[in-house]
Amino acid sequence: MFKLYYYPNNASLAPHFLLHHLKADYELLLVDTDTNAHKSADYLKLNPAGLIPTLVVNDQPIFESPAICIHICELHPESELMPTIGDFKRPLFFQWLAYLNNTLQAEIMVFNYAHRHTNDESTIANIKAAQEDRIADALSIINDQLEHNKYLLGDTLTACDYFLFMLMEWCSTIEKSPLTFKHIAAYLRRLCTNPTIKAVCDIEGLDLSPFK
Ligand SMILES: N[C@@H](CCC(=O)N[C@@H](CS)C(=O)NCC(=O)O)C(=O)O
Repeated sequence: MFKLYYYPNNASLAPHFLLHHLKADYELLLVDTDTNAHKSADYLKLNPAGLIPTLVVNDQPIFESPAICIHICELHPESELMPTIGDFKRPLFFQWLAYLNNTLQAEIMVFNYAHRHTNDESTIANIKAAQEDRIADALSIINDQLEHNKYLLGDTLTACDYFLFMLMEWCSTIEKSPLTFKHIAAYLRRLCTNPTIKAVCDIEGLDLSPFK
């Protein structure tokens, strides 16, 4: 039994996709950020960073969304969500997951929480403008990768695609949005027909219509 501490459209979305895809036995526990539940003493015992998500498996809490995704995949080696040891695509899986998390997600976070990256309110607009360009640089690399690939790693859908879909949701309203990149836009249209993406977005109340 997995317990996923989540909030709609937070970094819990990618693990949620995986648990649903795998038809895993899981429970969703809403962390109410409106009441600062992610900073409560009980939650900090599970996740000292006070961030969402946290996954609890067999009483062991784990935080950091990509680590959670890898762990879920490793507990389901029969699934094709992560290439197995020895598969030449396995290092590419780690490469893309790290790129998504360390580069694209990090840039989006600075855009979304720009006020945390300055002590001068008048510079927030500049930070956001600079971040738009940095996000667009990363999207351009992903767009090139998707030109000849149905999914990030080729013909097979992996956890990297669920992670990428989550990030595309997060930056869907910026000026140089993912939809302004031809191959990403086509990829997102395809993923909108994925039954797990449809079901989980429905559960989390996320509107897929902009991607269709
Ligand atoms: N690196 C972490 C980032 C987690 C994160 O920043 N989560 C956000 C929601 S997407 C959060 O909890 N924000 C609340 C806050 O910063 O107070 C991960 O990938 O799990």
